[in-house]
Amino acid sequence: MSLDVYLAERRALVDKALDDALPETDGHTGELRRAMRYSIFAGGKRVRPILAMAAAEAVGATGESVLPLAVALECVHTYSLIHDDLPAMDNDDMRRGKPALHRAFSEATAILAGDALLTVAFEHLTSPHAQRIYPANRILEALSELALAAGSERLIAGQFMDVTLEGKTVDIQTVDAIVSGKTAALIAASLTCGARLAEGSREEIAVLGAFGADLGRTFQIRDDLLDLEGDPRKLGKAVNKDGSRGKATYPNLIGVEQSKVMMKDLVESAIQAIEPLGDKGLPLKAIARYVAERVQ
Ligand code: GRG
Repeated sequence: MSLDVYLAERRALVDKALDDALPETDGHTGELRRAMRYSIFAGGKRVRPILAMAAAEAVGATGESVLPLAVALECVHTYSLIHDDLPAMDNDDMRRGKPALHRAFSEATAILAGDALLTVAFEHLTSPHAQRIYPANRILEALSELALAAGSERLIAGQFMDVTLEGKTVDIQTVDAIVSGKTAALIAASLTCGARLAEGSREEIAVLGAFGADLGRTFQIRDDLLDLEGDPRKLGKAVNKDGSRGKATYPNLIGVEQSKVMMKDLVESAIQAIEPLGDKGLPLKAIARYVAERVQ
C-alpha cells in the first residue's frame, strides 16, 4: 500500500471519530462548539493520531482500536496551536490556510475553545466507552503519559522557553530542550500511548518512545526549514517568521545545511530504533521519511 493511501485511510477514520466526539450543539454553548470545530476541521494533517494508530498496528492491534486516543491527541495538539496563535504568544493571523481562531471568532472564545479542547481530550480518554474497551491500568498509564507530555515540564515548558527566549542568544542544548518539549514530547507520547492502549510489551513501548523522540526533532527541523524555504500557499501560513522574531531554532543556530545533516541522521536513528518491530514497523519508517520531506 502506498504511504498516501495509508495516511488518507487513517485520516478519514480520525476525522469521523472527531466529528462524533465533537458534535455541533445548540443553545448557550453552540458558538463555543463551533469555534472548537472550526480549528479541529481546519485541515490539519492528523500526524499525531496517525502515529498512535501506526504504533498500535506495530504491536499487533488495529489502528481503529486506539481512535479514542487519536481524538484526544488531536484535541491537545489543536488547543496548543490555538493558544500559540494568540496575540500574547506568536500573534499569528493565519493557521492551516484560514484566519486563526481568535481572528475568526474572538480572543476570549479562542482561549476558551483551546481550554475546552484540552479538557475534552482527557474526558474522551476516560469515557465509559474507553473504560469498556481498554484495561484500566492501560488507560491510567496512557493518561499519565499524555498529561506529562502536555504539561508544565514538556509541551508547556517548551512553549514557555520558546516565547521567553525570543531574541536572546541561546546554545544548542537550549534549542534541544525547547524542541523536545514543544514538539517531540507529544509526538513521542502519541506513539507510546498508542502502544500502551494496544497492550504492547514494555520493550515495544520503549523502542517506540526512542523512535518518537528522534521523529519529534526531525519534525521540528523540517518545520523550521519550511519556515525558511517553504511555500506559504502549501503551508497555509506566513513564512520567514522565525528569523525576524529571533526564534531559537536549529537553522538560526547551526545553519540550513547543518540542520539538514542533523535531520538526516535523526531519521536514520529513528528507523534504526524500531528495527526490533520487524515488518510491523514499516509504515512508521515510511512516515519518518515523509516527515523529513514534507512540504506542508
Ligand atoms: C500554547 C502550550 C502551548 C503550546 C504551543 C504547538 C506549539 C506549542 C507551538 C506552535 C509552533 C510550533 C512550530 C510548534 C511545534 C510543533 C509543530 C510543528 C506544530 C505544527 O504541527 P503540524 O504540522 O500542524 O502537525 P497541523 O496543522 O498539520 O496539525
